[in-house]
Amino acid sequence: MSINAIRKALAVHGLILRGGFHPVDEDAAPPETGTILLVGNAGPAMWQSFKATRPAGSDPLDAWTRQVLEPIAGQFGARVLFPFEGPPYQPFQRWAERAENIRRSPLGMMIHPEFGLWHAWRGAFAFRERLPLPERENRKAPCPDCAAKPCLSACPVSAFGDAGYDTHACAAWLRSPAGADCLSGGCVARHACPVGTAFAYGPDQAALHMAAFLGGQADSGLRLRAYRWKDAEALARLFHDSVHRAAAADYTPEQRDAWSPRIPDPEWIQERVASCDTAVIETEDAIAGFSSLGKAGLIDMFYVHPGWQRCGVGRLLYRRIEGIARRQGHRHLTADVSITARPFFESMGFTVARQQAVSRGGVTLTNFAMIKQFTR
Ligand code: B12
Ligand SMILES: CC(C)(COP(=O)(O)OP(=O)(O)OC[C@H]1O[C@@H](n2cnc3c(N)ncnc32)[C@H](O)[C@@H]1OP(=O)(O)O)[C@@H](O)C(=O)NCCC(=O)NCCS
Ligand code: SF4
Ligand code: SF4
Repeated sequence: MSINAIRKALAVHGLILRGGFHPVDEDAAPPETGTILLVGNAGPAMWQSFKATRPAGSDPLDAWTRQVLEPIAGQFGARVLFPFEGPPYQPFQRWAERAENIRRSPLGMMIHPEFGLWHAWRGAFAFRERLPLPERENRKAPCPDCAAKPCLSACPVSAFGDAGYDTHACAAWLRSPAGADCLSGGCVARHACPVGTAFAYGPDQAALHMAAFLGGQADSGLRLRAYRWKDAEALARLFHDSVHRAAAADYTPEQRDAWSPRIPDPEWIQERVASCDTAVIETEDAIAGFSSLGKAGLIDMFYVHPGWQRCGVGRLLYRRIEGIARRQGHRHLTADVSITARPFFESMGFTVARQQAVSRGGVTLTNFAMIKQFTR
């Protein structure tokens, strides 16, 4: 078995050898594996080869990968493992760190010093024997020296948060009309990274991956879009209902009347939200929630319909706000938050700066000045 012979067999299909390692117990390799060699793609070669021999069916890239790698593995006496086979999945990202000088980016994807975020693994050859390993390149990881980290502020719904990758927010955005750029051109956060831009997937390759991702995600039915004047009447009703029904456990009827005495005029809503960045969440037949972000990173209005509480509407509105704030260069977000909304904002990473007593028409209501500092 020669490493060069394997490289040549892969190159016929536009694939490249992505290093190798001798597994230890923590690598969770199949029993009796002495050597793992990883196979992947970077640059246009694999895509061209795939297009020329594309199989029919629902997962054409996975089917093509099997079709190509199984005979090569057989030829060299290896067993082939695939990243898409599971669950449970083989820990390809861990194996990648063992095989090459490659590190996890703040997005969770592995970043390569030359290919940036534009590469992936197609398979792993598992050999019984302990074979000599391909030479390791020793190049510096790019992320520690990247002060601006544009990848973190580029996502329109700030899907790469402290708690990991919010696939629900990403999928809801991709299904919204405004998400067309990501859906057809590929993840804009990935595109924002300055490393390896020459290796970025073309639109047809990006679209295939995005469609495959979306196909695997449940549809919440929620769609995000910008506010328009004709929404004002529906928002006025939603605001009033939310105060009187969703906040009923935390405020007395008198306090709620002081907060919203009657359904406000649409003009009042328009005046309050028009100068802000205001988003609405639509369902098939109604508006489920809305939010408005003022100029200095202050969240002004944030209301979810009583019939849509705890369905992820607030989370999606908030992700959009954080995405905008990060792109505008804010280092924090603030909000004056009701007792009802406090646990929600806490779960989004806010902390209470102080408790406040607000007077409305002679009635006192408690709320909290809350803040979220961006630490990444
Ligand atoms: C399940 C899975 C997913 C799931 C779950 C992700 C999550 N929970 O956060 C979903 C379907 C959402 C997903 C999405 C994507 N994935 Co994915 N995914 C996998 C898969 C098959 C298994 C991961 C796993 O469970 N490993 C086993 C555990 C033990 O190892 P682990 O290191 O702890 O795994 C964690 C991470 O891998 C993480 N993860 C998986 N995918 C992604 C993607 C992103 C952006 C982030 C932040 C994290 C993440 O989730 C795992 C569980 O917590 C791996 C392949 C593999 N076998 O590893 C590909 C893999 C990690 N995915 C990959 C990619 C590229 C994506 C996409 C960017 C695809 C695309 N569209 O181009 C998308 C992201 C969508 C987008 N908006 O662009 C690549 C990453 C390449 C790289 N450079 O690092 C891999 C290695 C596949 C490959 N063939 O190379 N993925
Ligand atoms: C606050 C409000 C906007 C939250 O919206 P929502 O769509 O219900 O929130 P989400 O479903 O997105 O919740 C996201 C996470 O926040 C947390 N959360 C939300 N409401 C919570 C509650 N009442 N108690 C504890 N945690 C809560 C949870 O962690 C939740 O995730 P999970 O459901 O997976 O556990 C909504 O309750 C509301 O409209 N309240 C009345 C009006 C109001 O007070 N507006 C704010 C004015 S300042
Ligand atoms: S933008 Fe910077 S921090 Fe983000 S992945 Fe690229 S190099 Fe790393
Ligand atoms: S595809 Fe778009 S919405 Fe999804 S994570 Fe990437 S930038 Fe965010």
